[in-house]
Amino acid sequence: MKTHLALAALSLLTVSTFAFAAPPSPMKAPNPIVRHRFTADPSARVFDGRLYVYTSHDRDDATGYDMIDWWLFSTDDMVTWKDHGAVFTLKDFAWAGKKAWAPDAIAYNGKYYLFLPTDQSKIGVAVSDKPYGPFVDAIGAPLIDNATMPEAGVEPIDPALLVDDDGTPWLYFGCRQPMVAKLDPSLTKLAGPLQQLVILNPSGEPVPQAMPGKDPQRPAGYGEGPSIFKREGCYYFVYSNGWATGTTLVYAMGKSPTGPFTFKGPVMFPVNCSTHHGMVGEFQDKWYIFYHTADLSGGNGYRRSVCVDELTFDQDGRIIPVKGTSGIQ
Ligand code: FUB
Repeated sequence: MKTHLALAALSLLTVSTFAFAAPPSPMKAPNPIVRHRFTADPSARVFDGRLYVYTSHDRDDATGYDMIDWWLFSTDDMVTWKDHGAVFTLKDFAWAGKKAWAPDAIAYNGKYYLFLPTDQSKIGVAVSDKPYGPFVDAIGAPLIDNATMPEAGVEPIDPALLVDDDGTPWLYFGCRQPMVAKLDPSLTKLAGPLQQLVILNPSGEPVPQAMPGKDPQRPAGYGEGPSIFKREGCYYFVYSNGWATGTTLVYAMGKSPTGPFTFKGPVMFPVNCSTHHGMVGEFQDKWYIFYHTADLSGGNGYRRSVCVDELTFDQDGRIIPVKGTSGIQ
């Protein structure tokens, strides 16, 4: 892959900045926003006015989701991005073995926390005084481990955080079963029971699980990759509805962080990738959808790249579905 190889030399630098000479829009870099390595599962957070995007990291020769570390990129103008390098690796958790999957980050009480899934069954917490690290294991053991906590559901992956307006921290996660729990202010233990999040169809029936390996015949079906944000008093719960070419990022809305949520429809239309993991965030008075595609690798779903596009809402607060853009010729 020419683009990738040509820029591979840049990856030797732990910290670098990169910008695109002629972006199609002066407002942001073309997609994907990182081209010198593969990145996936973006968590986009604004800390002290700067946008930080934490990602998982698909290896150049990946033939599966065998990732080993998490990376960080940041910007203050959506055009020039700084590569902060790998901010945490599986080895930094003494108890983790494999599968460094989708991260989320949060600032709380003056510290920065990463919530990191490993082993397709555990979630750990890392903490730092700065958004870019150094991060250390905050607990010394997983916060969530379905070997010892069967109530954590079938596959506790893909953590997502919300700090509500009253300061309460909430943790969401889960593949096929969306889960929620209140966190203790230390962010290193739970402050309430693990509950399955209720997402209802407009008819009032709970949405089903998504169907693995099939094009979504269940548009509202819960697959994985949850994220949550609050806008004008409403909670928006965003998730992926499956694992196939037609997989769509969808959302449900609710009036409380614990739901119930009601399915509304697509956030964005399918992309060139069987996993469709995204997160909505606001930066400098604009809303964006952060997601990944396999455009840079020519369609290899194990070698993904983080992208971002603007997102808007209608007058009723409904998301106007986004068609992703690609800067790859
Ligand atoms: O990146 C590994 C897994 O693929 C994530 O945990 C899922 O959300 C999907 O993007």
